[in-house]
Amino acid sequence: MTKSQTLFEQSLVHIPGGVNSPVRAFGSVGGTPVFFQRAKGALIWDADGKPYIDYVGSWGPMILGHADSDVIDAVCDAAKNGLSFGAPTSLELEMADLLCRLLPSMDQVRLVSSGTEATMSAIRLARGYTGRSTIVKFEGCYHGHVDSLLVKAGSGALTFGNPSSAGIPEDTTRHTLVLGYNDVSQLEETFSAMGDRIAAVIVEPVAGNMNLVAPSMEFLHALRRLCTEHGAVLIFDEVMTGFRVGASCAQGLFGITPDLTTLGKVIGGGMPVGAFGGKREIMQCIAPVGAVYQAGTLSGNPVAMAAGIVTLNKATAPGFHESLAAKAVKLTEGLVSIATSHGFRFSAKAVGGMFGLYFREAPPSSYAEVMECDKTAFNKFFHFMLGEGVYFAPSAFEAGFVSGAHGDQEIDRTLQAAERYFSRA
Ligand code: KE4
Repeated sequence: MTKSQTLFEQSLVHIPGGVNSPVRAFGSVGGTPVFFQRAKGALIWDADGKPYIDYVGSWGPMILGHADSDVIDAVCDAAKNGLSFGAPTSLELEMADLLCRLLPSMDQVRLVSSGTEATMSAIRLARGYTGRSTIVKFEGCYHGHVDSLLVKAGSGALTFGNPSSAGIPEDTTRHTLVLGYNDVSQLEETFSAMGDRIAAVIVEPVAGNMNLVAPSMEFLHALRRLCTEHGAVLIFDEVMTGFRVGASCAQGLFGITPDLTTLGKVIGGGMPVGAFGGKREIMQCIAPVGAVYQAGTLSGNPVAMAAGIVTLNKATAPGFHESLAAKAVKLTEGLVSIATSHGFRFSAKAVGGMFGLYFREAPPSSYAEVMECDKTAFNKFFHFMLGEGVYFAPSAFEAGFVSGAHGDQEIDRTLQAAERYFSRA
C-alpha cells in the first residue's frame, strides 16, 4: 500500500469522498488520488516522497511555481503582525489599487475569499443593478458552486457526468439560460427574443472547465455588442484566465472590455482570495454604498493580500508572460509532434500559461466537440505519465498550467516520458 492509499482510506471516514473538492478524487481517471506533502518550483512530492512535475499548480494559483521564496517571506512577515482583523488594512488598499491599475475596466473592486464568492456576488450585483433576473451562461463553463450557475457546468460537475447538481430547487435555476459556447447565432436569437430581460451574461473568456476551449473573436465581439445594445451586464469570469493568459488577463489579450470581472486563483498566489470589480456605477450598488448586500469575515485578509500582491507583481513583470507562454507552447507542440508521429488522434492548445490536451484530431471549439474527445485514451495517458512522475490534471475535462518555475529540464523530461508512452501504447 502506498501512503496515499492508506491516507485515502483513512480520509474516507470523516471526509465525503475523502477529498475537500470533488475533482481531486480521481473520479474521472480512476484509481487512488495522490496525497501530496510538499512542493517547490515546478515539483511536488507525494506522501511517499515521490517527486512529480506539476502541471496542475493547485488549479492555477501557483503561477510563479510552488513555495516562491518572495511569496513565502511576505506571508510570514504579514502573519507575524496578526492573521486577521476583520477591519480595513493598508494591504487591501494596495491590492485594490494594483488590480485597478492592471485592469483598466476595473474602476472599483471588492475582495472576497474564493472564486465562487466572486461570481455569486457579481451575479447578485448585476441583478441588483439592472433590476432584471435572467442570467445567461454557457454549457461546459463552470463559475464555482453557485446555485444559480451550477447548471450544465463544467469541471467537477462535468467530470461526474451529472452536469447539473442535486439540491438546487427548480425555481433557483429557472432564471438561468444555458447557451452554446461560441454559438453566435443562438446568442443573437436569445437577445432578440428576450434581451430586455437579461441581467447579465457570465462567460469564461477562455473556457478552462470543459478542458480548454478558446473563444472565437466573433463570439466575444457579439457578447460585447449584444450586452451593450440590451443593457445587460457582461461579466468576464477570469478566475482561471486572470493574469494566467496574459498580464492584462483575457480582456487585455482579446481587447474586449467587460462590465464586471471576477478573479481568483493567481491573485491569491495560493492563499484564499477572490475578487469582483468593474464599472464604478455598477460597483456603487454594493453595500455599504448601495442596496446589494455582500460580506465576508476574511475578505481582504492581510496574509492573503501579502501573498497575492507579491504574486501579481512578479507575474506581471516585463517578460514573465512571454516566457510563460513559450513554455506552454513548447510543451503542447512537443506532445502533438510525438503523439501524431506514432499515429495517435491527438491535439493540444495553449493560451498564455494554460493549455488543453485532447485525444481528438483538432482542438474542440464547443462543448459537443469536447465530448468527442477519447476520455479512455486520456485516462490511460494520464496514469502512465503519473507513473513516470508527471502530474497532469486528473480529468479529461480540465485545463493544465505551467509556471515560471517550469524550465527546459522539466518540459524535456515530460516529452521524453510521453515518447515512451506513445511509442509503445
Ligand atoms: P473557487 O470557488 O474554486 O475558488 O473558484 C470557482 C471558479 C470560478 N470560475 C472559474 C472559471 C473557475 O475555474 C473556478 C474554479 N476552477 C476549478 C478548476 N476547474 C477549481 C478546482 C476545484 O473545483 O477543486
